[in-house]
Amino acid sequence: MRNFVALLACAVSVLMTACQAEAPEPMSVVPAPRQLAWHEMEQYAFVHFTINTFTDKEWGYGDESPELFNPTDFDAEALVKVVKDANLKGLILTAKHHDGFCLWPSKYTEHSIKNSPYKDGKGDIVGEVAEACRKQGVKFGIYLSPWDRNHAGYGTDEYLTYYRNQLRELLTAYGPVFEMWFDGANGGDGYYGGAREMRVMESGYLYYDWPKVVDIIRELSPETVVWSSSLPDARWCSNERGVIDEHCWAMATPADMYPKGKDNIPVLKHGMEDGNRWAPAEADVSIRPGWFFHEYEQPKTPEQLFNIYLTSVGRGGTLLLNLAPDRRGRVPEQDVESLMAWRKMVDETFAEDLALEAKVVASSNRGCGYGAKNLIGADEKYWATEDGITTGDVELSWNEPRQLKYVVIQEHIALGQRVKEFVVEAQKNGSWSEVAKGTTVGYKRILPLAEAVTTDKVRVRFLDSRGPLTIARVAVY
Ligand code: FUL
Repeated sequence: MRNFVALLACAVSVLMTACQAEAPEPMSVVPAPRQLAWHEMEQYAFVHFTINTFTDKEWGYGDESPELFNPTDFDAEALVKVVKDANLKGLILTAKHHDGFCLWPSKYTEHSIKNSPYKDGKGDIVGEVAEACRKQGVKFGIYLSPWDRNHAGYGTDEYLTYYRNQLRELLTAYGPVFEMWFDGANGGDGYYGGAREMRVMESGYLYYDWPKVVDIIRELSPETVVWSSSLPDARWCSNERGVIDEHCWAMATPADMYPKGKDNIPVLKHGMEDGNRWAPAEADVSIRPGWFFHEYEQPKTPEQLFNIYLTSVGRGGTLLLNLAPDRRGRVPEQDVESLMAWRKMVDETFAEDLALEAKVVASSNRGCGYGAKNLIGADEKYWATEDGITTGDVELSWNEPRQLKYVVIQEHIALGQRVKEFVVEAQKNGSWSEVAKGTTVGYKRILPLAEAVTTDKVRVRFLDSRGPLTIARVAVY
């Protein structure tokens, strides 16, 4: 008898292993592991803090004395705690903004914190923040402005050597760095070591020779996502309002993203269905009107921040939400209040996934291991259709009607972004009516319904896709 049971168990396990349909082929463009990890972060903080905080400007000219930088109550641990409490998964700090002042004691310039009264010239804001991030489990990122209005050699090879040295210095001393952020503002008038003149680059892309900059990053820190409006790993979403377009592919072709005035805006905005690399959209937006602290400005309300969350994280990209410490070096109390109320709003809205208690069926699947139940809950599994099947319906039903306000769809993007068109329908009195629709989905699509719907049946109909469907999750709230 015991032998028989063992034999049976063995047969069942053989059958179960055998019953695993073949996975769909990946699309030709898929995210690198560093990009997948970046998508999963969903939201992280920007921190704009430098000389400008003390001069009340957004862009310093480059002739500001380092002595102006003197926060009276800076505490890196407290700053990172705000970020962590808001569930922002990382923090990107302005190590150097356009005025060229360095928040770390760079050995390549005197225009830095080592000549500031802060900690009698022994301070290192970059180091202190990096360390606090490490301690509190928040990822650390760096903004290093390519444009430098202080440096005498700006516009020549001398500056490029300086810039690359600084990049090496930062990546070596303060890693790991999850993202390097290179803003697009490029050239104009400035101090430039006393020249006080106009220096305009014909093409920022050609001057900085970005492929070389990326090589340095790949060499020293292969896990770092490189952000730029002209370069993938990740791209600008085309505005600073926190709004990713509803129609948005994570793919794009770099040649079409080089700065060309307004020409590249459609590519930044929509990506490209046939783009040749993974370059997803990031939405950078400030909690205040400006990027730096100004006494006279007010933070956005929790409701405004919530809408930004829907149009950024909810549209397949990431949210880079800027905080602006004041002259104490503290995030203003009212900003913290707004931020925490926003956090609570997001947590409460998406606390209870009603799909977890639904019965789920799909029109078809590609076989064992790819069934509809993979759509429910957050895990690695996904629902997939057979090769050649680029449409499909997923239906959720409950014994008792539920009130729905949001439908969330996620693609299994490790195999590429595919969905081209979908519609969400709810059943009322036996007939289906449309409650939301869209084109692209990507990593995560949050669909706020125009008004709350009470129903016992909802379905997502995928009407078109670039390949067999690979859907990681459908959730409803
Ligand atoms: C822009 C800069 O010019 C702004 O000052 C700010 O840093 C923003 C995030 O990027 O390119």
